[in-house]
Amino acid sequence: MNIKRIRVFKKTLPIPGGKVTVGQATLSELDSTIVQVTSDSGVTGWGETCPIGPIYGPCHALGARAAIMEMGPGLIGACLNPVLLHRKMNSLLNGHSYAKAAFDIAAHDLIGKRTGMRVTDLLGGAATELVPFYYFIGVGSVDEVVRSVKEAQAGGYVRIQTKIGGRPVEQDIEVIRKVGEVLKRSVRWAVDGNRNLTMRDAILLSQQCSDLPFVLEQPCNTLEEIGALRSKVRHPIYIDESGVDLSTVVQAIGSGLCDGFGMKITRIGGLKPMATFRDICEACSLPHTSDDNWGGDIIGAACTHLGATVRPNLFEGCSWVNKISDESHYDPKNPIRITDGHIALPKGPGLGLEIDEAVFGAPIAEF
Ligand code: 0XW
Ligand code: MG
Repeated sequence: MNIKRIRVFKKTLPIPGGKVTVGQATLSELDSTIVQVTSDSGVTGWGETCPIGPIYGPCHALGARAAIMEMGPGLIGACLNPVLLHRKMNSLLNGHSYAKAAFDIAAHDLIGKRTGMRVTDLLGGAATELVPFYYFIGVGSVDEVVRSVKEAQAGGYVRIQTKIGGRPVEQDIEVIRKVGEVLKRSVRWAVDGNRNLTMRDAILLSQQCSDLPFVLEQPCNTLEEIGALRSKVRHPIYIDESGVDLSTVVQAIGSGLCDGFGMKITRIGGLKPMATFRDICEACSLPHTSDDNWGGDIIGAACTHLGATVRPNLFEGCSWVNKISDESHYDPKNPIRITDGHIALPKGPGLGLEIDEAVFGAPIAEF
């Protein structure tokens, strides 16, 4: 099965609640890029990539589209089998995994539709039909964050993530201590610095909250800082943004740099490398998420299908938005929805979505 046609679409996604602060970025809307890939046998698959603004990571929406345009013509005629597709993409463009991920997701969707298999089964098989979603809460005041934590607990979420950083550490400590007062024991908790703390502040925060049961996610910018922090903090450390590829993940695990990962499907290059990452983590008994930066139903379905395959006692849940907005639904009949903090794994073949392409408007490019 080879690629016959590629169409590229763009979709603006609003942020429920109007804005969210992650790291140094306060965002009010997101710019998502969608690819539709059609095979020579006439089957269609969909992929998506949606960076969370231009400074969260070394990726941005225009960069995704530039990389997709660069690879597009050379991918016509390419084999859709994921290993071969990745080799072909790597022969056309160095790096830019987050753009390659859109084609990788579309290939999995297409192969699933062609074979009648769900993506979760292509990836190894679902351990559950109800996939936990974790609730992330942007940087905010004590009142705002505590209100959101209560909302998450009332909504049945089994894990929350509170963002910190970009302000005096005393404010973050105050917020975290208040969250500790209202958090139920049954709810797991990550405190995510999104690369924004100095080592000094990460140490102070961990020491002053040593009685609180959270994992500290990507407190500082580099792996070197995180390695140096290890013996000075009181909390398990998860790597998120620094886990840029499989080689870095293997090195981080081998050097004992972390206790788990927040991992994003598009950052690591798509579902194929994400499944390899999952297997490496399982071999080393390391917990991890199945996340993405942001996105609509396509990214949501990809996170859910992969998330369902993770060994349940190592799974930290899925997250790709703070809340799912109506605008992020591309399948009007069976959109990705959160009920009681979980997502029902879609039933149909491929990603299980029947996408109404009218929601994207006219394609911005076609090869
Ligand atoms: C919670 N997330 C997975 C969604 C946002 O993109 C940020 C991210 C993270 O953990 O950094
Ligand atoms: Mg994170």
